Amino acid sequence: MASVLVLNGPNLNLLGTRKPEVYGRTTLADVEEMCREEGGKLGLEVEFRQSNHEGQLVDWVHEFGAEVKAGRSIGAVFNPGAFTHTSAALHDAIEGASLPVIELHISNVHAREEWRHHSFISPVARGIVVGFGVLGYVLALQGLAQLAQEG
Ligand code: CA2
Repeated sequence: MASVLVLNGPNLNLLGTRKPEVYGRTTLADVEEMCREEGGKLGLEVEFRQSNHEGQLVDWVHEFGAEVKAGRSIGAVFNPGAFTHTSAALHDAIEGASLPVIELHISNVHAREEWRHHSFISPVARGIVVGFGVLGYVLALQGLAQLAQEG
C-alpha cells in the first residue's frame, strides 16, 4: 500500500486547545484520526507527523521525496504553520526533493493579516487548500490521491 505524509508545522500541536475562534475545537489527534479514516478509503497508509522545528520538517520532506522516487509514497499534505510565510528552506526542500505537496491552511490566510498573504510554499506546491477548517485535510488527501492517479 502506498503511503502519504500528513505534515504539520509549528504550534499545530496546540490545535483545539486555544484560539478556537480561528482554528476550531478539533485537536491534532482528532485530525490524525480523520486522516487515517480518509486514507483507509483511498487505499493509502497515512504517516502523520508534527514538529515545531524547521530543520526536522526539512529532513522529513527529504525522506518522503526519496519514498516518492522509490514508488512507495504519493507525496504529502503539508500545513507549514507560520513557516509558510518565512521559510525559504522549506521551499528549497520541497523543490529539491521533488516532493508532490498539497499546501493546506485551516484558516483563510487571505482574510487575515497582510503578512499571512504571502507563502514561500505555494510556488512549489501541486495544489493549495485554504479556509475549509480541518475538513481541508480530507479535501487535500482526496486531491493528492486524484493527482497521483492521473500520473
Ligand atoms: O490556517 C492555518 O492552518 C495556518 O497555517 C496556521 C498557522 C498560521 O501561522 C498560518 O498563518 C495559518 C498557525 C498554527 C498555530 O495553530 C495554533 C492553534 C491553536 C492555538 C494557537 C496556534
